[in-house]
Amino acid sequence: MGRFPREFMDVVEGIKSMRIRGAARIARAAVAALRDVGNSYEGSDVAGFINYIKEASKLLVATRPTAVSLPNGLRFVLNKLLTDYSLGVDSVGELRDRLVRYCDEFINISREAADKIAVFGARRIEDGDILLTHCNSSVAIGVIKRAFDEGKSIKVFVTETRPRFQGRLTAEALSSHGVETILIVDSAARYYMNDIDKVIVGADAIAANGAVVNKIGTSLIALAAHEARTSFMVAAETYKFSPDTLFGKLIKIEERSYEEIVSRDWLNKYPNINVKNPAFDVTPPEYIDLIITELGVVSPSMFPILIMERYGAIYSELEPWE
Ligand code: RUB
Repeated sequence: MGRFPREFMDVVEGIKSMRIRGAARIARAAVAALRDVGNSYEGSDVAGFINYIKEASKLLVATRPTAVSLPNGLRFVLNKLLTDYSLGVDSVGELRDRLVRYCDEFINISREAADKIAVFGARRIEDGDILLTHCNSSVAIGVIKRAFDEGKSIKVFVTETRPRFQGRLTAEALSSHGVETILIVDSAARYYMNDIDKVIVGADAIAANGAVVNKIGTSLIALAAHEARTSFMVAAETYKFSPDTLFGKLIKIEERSYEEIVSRDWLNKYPNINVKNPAFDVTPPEYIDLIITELGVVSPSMFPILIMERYGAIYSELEPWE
């Protein structure tokens, strides 16, 4: 048996293999796993407990590199826990209780943020609108469902989102909610763009210049929307902000296995073919009309200002799990 319980390693594997996916779900699952692993810690050595939590956090952070919600969720919890520790909270029992409290706090903040975004975002959708969404963003879906629940008659084009077909999940979610849903291949987005009133997508990360990192293909759709003068909206919680980008660091784009695109047997027949599979891309702020957050709706250039006003100087060179 390894250092961490099987249930914890299941979550680590689940995020890596994308059984648990989507930035908001990844963050909540990681924070819940940290809470549960801390809760099951049996020793009485405080330094040992802190070290255990840091090690568990490192494993979680290493699962997927792009969704910044994951490290941000863990930072939220660990910064509070380590402050308590440095201020003299020195029993494992007390630190464990606080860990549980901070983790639950983050999970609640995350859920409430999505609910507020649904309310703010639905106000931007008008009766009769034809929308387009890409991939499977729980937050963007929340906005669409809310607009529908408010009685607006809407229709949604959903791209299938190759190579993992997350768009099918979106089509299932929207159609079973009663929303008129049209599933299209990703490359049909420009073909239909003149019929679309608004594009709405989620985000895995937002940079200091207001650029949005989301599922591969998002930036191509944004380009087509820009050309057709179709409004392009992003629905994202403020914890999708990447603090590293304030200091010029780039958001890492995850490169996944070629086997998500072609089989090993097929590729073996053509040794000169190289397959690339980036999972995300960057949409520049010029192609984004607005970002819907739980604190309100802002232009991409206002997004970092909103973050600084609300959270202050949030950057630290040293990660709490280091
Ligand atoms: C999912 C994806 C989603 C964002 C936002 O990618 O790109 O649009 O994560 O989702 P993957 P949410 O399937 O590779 O995880 O709004 O649920 O946070």
